[in-house]
Amino acid sequence: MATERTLSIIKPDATKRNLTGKIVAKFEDAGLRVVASKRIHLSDKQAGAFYAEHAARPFYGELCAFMASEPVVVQVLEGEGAIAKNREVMGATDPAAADAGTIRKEFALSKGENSVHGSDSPESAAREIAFFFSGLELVG
Ligand code: RTP
Ligand code: MG
Repeated sequence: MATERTLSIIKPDATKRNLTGKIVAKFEDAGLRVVASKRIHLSDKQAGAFYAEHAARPFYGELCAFMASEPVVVQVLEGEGAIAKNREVMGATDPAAADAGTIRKEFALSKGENSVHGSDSPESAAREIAFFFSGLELVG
């Protein structure tokens, strides 16, 4: 399997509860490497642009307000099959449906406040990495 990069976000419910280190440890334990990282506070408009694909969904307004409510930690994770591996470590969107040992099972509060985001395809990963990081910030 090829080495890939994916975009991860540690969401406001998790940064607020000081869970950043515990979440990063889960990724590292799974063989993913943090190759770029920053803590930022998104505006409602920036959150809306990031999640533009969900603009027509009923939860869009709530999602954007949540993502702009507190700082987030955005990271690029690298590794073998990183896109799928990251989503495996995250677990299902709804923590009630997530497998034991996953980040969302252990830490998520609800389907909306679910602690982490991960790119869902190579196309999304490329778009999402470019949304947050310039080439200069990506240290391999
Ligand atoms: P993400 O994009 O954040 O990695 O999560 P995902 O692929 O597992 O889920 P997706 O369907 O892309 O939804 C994006 C985020 O919107 C919130 N959501 N709320 N209240 C609801 O029914 C609902 N459904 C989705 C979650 O924060 C979800 O991660
Ligand atoms: Mg998604």
